[in-house]
Amino acid sequence: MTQTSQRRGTPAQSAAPPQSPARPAGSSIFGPVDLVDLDRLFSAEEKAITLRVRALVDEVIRPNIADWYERAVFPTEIVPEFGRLGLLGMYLSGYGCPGRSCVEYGLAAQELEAGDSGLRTFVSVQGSLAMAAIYKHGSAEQKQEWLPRMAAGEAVGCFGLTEPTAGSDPSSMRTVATQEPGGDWILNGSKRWIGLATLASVAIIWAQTGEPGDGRGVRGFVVPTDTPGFRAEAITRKLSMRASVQCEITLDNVRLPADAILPADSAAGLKGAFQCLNEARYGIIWGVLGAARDSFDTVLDYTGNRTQFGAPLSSYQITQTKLADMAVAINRGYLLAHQIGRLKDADPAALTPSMISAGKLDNCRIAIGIARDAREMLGGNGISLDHSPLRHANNLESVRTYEGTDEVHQLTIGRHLTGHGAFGHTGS
Ligand code: TGC
Repeated sequence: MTQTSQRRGTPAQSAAPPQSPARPAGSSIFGPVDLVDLDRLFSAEEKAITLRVRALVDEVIRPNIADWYERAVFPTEIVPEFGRLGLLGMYLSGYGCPGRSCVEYGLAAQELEAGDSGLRTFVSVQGSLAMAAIYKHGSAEQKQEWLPRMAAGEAVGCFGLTEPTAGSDPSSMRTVATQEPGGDWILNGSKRWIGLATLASVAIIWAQTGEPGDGRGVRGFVVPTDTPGFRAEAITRKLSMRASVQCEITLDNVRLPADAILPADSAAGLKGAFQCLNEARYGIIWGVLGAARDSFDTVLDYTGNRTQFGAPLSSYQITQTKLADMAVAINRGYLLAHQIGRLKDADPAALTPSMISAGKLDNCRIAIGIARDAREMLGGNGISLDHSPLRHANNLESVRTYEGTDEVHQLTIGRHLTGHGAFGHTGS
């Protein structure tokens, strides 16, 4: 995080207003944006983990991110570092996983995303999607084979659900798994927007095993990416998530042994995939607040230092009303994330999809709004990679879209409130 001191220059107005007592610098782990003593909500151990992740971000990500983003490079050398810090499968236990709490993971996610959404996305895809799928639905052998290496960052995983013609509606997927009389599975189809696929040693591929369209026959498969017929290709020309890897996957008669299927009953049907999406959506609820906070810190610092019309920009009412709205929104976002995180730690079964949707929907909206406003407040300088807000705003276009668009989450909440599913053309 960019630690900013509250700079107060000559007020633009004639008389200096009485000032509230300044918070001692560094008194909140969240810095100057903390209006309601959020800091108090977290234990010493939770704050220590936060600071360890922040140190990695400050030392490795911040000095390089503009360059990686400009050149569209994901720094693979950082993956073992993520493993050493215990960020991969962070709140899974056993099989070499770190066994931390969901709140600790959330705090780590927002620190990473203060660096860049693409780096947080790596941890999300690896831990919340690929590892979570094996952890929740895999056999003991599948867990033993993959989870220890994935937790250490020695093997990368990806999660293939979305297809070129099946985004918000994964039940319409066309990828098919057919079982031969001898037991082998043959996979055919394609996937799109799959994070990390070109880096991955293993892909969790979701495919129809029954009638297309109802989602009930969908199953997950553990696919080593060196299996003949599996091909991944990075998607280029992205205007978002440039320090990250999203791919097309083609499956051309990919032959797998009978035991490649995720065997647990919990994996039968699309709900097996949705349970993993819940985990990724949970991380996003926290992660995006890091991008929002970094945008806020950047613009607080900038407006304190930039003088126009004879006074620092931060002394003008128009700047202060914007800063105040940003700070209030970020505090609201942390309170929501904290409530959802504590619930998840206390009783994961009590955390419903509509709660997760509420957090993902609102915190993504907060974050992208703040990043855009911050870009505007930087004036012309805001369009350069020398400042983070436009990079964050561009990344957040993806974060707001993946793991369920705003509309998917609004309709999930709508169904919870009314009892009517309104996803399809006719409603259901
Ligand atoms: P429906 O067919 O009725 O539900 C199927 C079954 O799933 C259950 N279910 C859930 N279970 C757990 N958590 C959730 N959030 C769940 N949502 C639904 C449901 O109870 C049912 O169970 P059962 O036992 O009755 O069969 O589907 P629906 O009408 O409930 O859902 C519709 C909708 C729109 C909510 C759902 O299709 C949806 O969430 N769509 C958005 C999909 C999405 O987020 N896609 C983006 C994935 S990102 C990606 O693929 C790339 S990976 C990221 C990367 O690599 O970077």
